[in-house]
Amino acid sequence: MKKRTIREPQITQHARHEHIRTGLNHEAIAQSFLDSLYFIQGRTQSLATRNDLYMALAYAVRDRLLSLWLMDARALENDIRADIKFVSYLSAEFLPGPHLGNNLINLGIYEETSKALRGLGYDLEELLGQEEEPGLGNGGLGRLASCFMDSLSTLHVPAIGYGIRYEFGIFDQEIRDGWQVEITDKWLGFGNPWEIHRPELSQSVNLGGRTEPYYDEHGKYRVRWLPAKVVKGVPCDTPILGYKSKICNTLRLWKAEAIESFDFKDFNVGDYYAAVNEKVFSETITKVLYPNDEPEIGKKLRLAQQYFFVSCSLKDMLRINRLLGSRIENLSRHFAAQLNDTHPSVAVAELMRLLVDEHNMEWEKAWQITHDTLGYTNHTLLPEALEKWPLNLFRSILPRHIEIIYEINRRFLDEVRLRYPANDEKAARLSIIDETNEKYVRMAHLATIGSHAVNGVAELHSELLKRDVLRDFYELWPAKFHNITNGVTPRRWILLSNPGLSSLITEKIGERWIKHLEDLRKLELLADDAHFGDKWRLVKRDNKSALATIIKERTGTVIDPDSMFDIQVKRIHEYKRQHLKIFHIITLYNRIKRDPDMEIAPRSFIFGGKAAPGYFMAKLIIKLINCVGEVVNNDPDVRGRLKVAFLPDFNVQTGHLVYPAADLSEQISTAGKEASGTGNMKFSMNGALTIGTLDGANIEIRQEVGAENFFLFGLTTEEVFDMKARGYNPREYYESSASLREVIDQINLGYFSKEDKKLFKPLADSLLDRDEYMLLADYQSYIDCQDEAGKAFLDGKKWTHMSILNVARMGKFSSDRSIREYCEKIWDAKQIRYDE
Ligand code: NBG
Repeated sequence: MKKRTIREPQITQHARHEHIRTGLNHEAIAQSFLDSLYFIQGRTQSLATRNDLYMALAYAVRDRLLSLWLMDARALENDIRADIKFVSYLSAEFLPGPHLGNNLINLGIYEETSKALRGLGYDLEELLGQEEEPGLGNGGLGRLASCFMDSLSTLHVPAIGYGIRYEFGIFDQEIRDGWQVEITDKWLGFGNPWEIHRPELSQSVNLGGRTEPYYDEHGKYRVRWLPAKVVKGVPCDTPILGYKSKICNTLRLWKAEAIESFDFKDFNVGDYYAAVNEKVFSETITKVLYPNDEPEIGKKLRLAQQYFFVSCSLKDMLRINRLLGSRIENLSRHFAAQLNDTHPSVAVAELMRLLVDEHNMEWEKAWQITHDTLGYTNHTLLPEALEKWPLNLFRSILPRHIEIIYEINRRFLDEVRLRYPANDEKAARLSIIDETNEKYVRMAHLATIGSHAVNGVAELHSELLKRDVLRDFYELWPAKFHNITNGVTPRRWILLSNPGLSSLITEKIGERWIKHLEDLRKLELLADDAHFGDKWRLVKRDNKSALATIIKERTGTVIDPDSMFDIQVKRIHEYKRQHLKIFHIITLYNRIKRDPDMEIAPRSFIFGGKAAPGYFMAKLIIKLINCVGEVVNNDPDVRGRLKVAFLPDFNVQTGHLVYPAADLSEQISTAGKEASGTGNMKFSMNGALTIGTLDGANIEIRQEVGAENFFLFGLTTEEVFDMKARGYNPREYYESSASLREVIDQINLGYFSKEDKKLFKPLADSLLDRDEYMLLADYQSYIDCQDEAGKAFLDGKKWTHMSILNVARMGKFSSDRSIREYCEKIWDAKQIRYDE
């Protein structure tokens, strides 16, 4: 990067200074960048590292956000105070992705900033690459929370995203010798210019200890909690701007620290090291993000994390409610709190505790408030992912909450028995406490009982919730259940990550689509326009080249941008069936080996995704992908036709490159297992065609884009249920299909692992013995469907036509639509109107 001579920032007069910190033209931005470099980073240009430059730019951009943030706070202080309602989105995970580029887009200053930097001899793209993204989530659930925050701000709905400021987010993934290696995430290593700590708004949180009944001065029976530990939660705030919007919401993440006075107590009795240990313990609470797909029973710290952030957040809501001049009885008029999965569901008990124990409210009234304030979104049907905590563990951390939960449960079961007299089985099924064997607290039950609304995240998923997982609750309270299909933000997932496509679209239909995604429909008229089609293909070709370059850099594998990019990126999990994709690759490989001259659309198979560190089978699948890649990529017989690449460390940032480059999007989970999926939406919005099962949101995507523009295969949910009920035998499929047998035998007998022939035996055995996710049953249908997709790709014009129609019909999947539905059906929240 070219360095210019030292240019000290000019100290400007006050009036100009205002302009420099908030102005949106390139001159103001340039000056403010130099100011930040000098006054905040303490660097001159000649000594500045790339990180200094990134930080300086981030601060300059943050200034511009802050002016909106503060304006917002002022608005809240004044006119609309009386009837303002905040959405409080409680989520243990947020995956915002890099902030800088997104903020530039949302402020509408991307070009001006690029120009400002160019004028100083710097390259914006290079500085964008310097940002370490906050990986404070595992996958779709956390990313959804961030898409929702973007939409809330864009739609002018006042909102606070409440979560945890993990010091170590999701690990960085490296691939060594084909295996996943986890490296600690260092997102805070070089400082985080986006957040502002607000120690004066800290909250204290109790943990452990015991409870004690007493009579208060009015002779009323009360209970107090005598905790073993108290920790402090410090809010770290990040402004979340919407797209060219006038409101800037807050992502408030809690960081655990030691309570000072607590240190002093030990210190005074001379136990200095005990005091230091206390501090160490306190800080552990927000140290690390846990994986969401590992058996987690017994993870005490995780429950402490959940309680910690929920308690801080609820107390913060009560504080704001007071600030608004509202009485505690009116909490639900000013707050709609959404539980993003069961992770924050202890909120039900905590809000009751705050109201009853600390605010001395009657139980019935407190219950009404709790119920009216909370809503619960379920994100999974997998039984092993439904959170439950061993009762004793729960009690050891939250002794008061377990009492409250028992009381909630007692009252609830009274209601159940009235409705279903003498039906103990039903009561046992509905109870918050699972007493089948060891006792557990079922968090989904607590959340369902304590919320006024429960929703699933795609139509099928919501139906299955009603039919299966929460069936008894649905019978009790049918009106409580809703569906709100997920969506993703087109700002990050098209505008920011696919500038080529964005300009092409805007050129044709104007830029209204960015906030009104249904406008994309207008592209339908262009689906057969040859000239437009050529441009469309060119954009895709460029995006593919860019991805190919990254893949080459990070893996050494060379892939041809003219081949079909067949991509599966998502967490590695057996139900998502990355190994089914591998079966397909091996099948094609075997075919070519047998008939080297066969005609086949050249394909590059690209995988990305992390496996939970303790999930053996998922890690073995990564190794298998790499081993198969090793054989296929180095076999001269298939050269030019098949390539396999595993792109390491898939995250939001790499997502920006991956979705726009795909021709074919793999959404191949076993029907009934993927609650929604959101990657499926990102791909299709960027012009990929989907090959998928009738699962999650695939079904609705197919409805929207049209069956003829979607490659459908596989068993339906009903068929999966039926087949399992009848006794599914995977071996029958193995016996009756020669090509399937060949694939499994090769995996099983070491064809792809010559140095350790038994390496993949556990995988093959689990498929032959049980095949929980029915790969064998879906194999033939998948292969046939892939053949069809391969053929279709050979007809470039036809493919482009389908690709355009996919994009044109994705309007429904904007997170703006999801948020509008939440506002209407669940939150009763309104968009603030500003006079333009
Ligand atoms: C995930 C589902 C996805 C869904 C996202 C967002 C969890 C527990 N669930 O299918 O597996 O798209 O949530 O709703 O992470």
